[in-house]
Amino acid sequence: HLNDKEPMQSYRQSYFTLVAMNFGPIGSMVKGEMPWDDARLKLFANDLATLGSMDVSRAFGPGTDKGTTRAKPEIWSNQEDFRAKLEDMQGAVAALQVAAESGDRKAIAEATGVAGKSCKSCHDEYKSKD
Ligand code: ASC
Repeated sequence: HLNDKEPMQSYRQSYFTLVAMNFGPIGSMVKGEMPWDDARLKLFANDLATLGSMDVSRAFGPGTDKGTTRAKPEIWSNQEDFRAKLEDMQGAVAALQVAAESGDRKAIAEATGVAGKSCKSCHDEYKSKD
């Protein structure tokens, strides 16, 4: 039903698409699935950090849980924990940008692992599989 549509759903999906489109290639380079390219990696890491500086929590605020969504109801019943997990992600992508700037591949791989765990821990708890 049209009236059930949640405008912020489109906002947050667009946001996480950008996060994935910038994080994905970094992960692929770290795993050796894509040729390593320092310059591109830095661009992805910079854009990811820019996304991390945005307050995406407002797209999950009170009253934004209408409609059919893979965002679980627990987001709205555990706002404090959910926001803490978003802050984890923001810290992790900031650290990844610092690592990318250093060019140290070991540090980049470690920071990528930490960031990936942050994505996953939130998905495990708050994103429905279907
Ligand atoms: C990605 C992506 C995720 C995370 C996650 C990391 O590239 O789209 O959701 O990494 O798979 O564990």
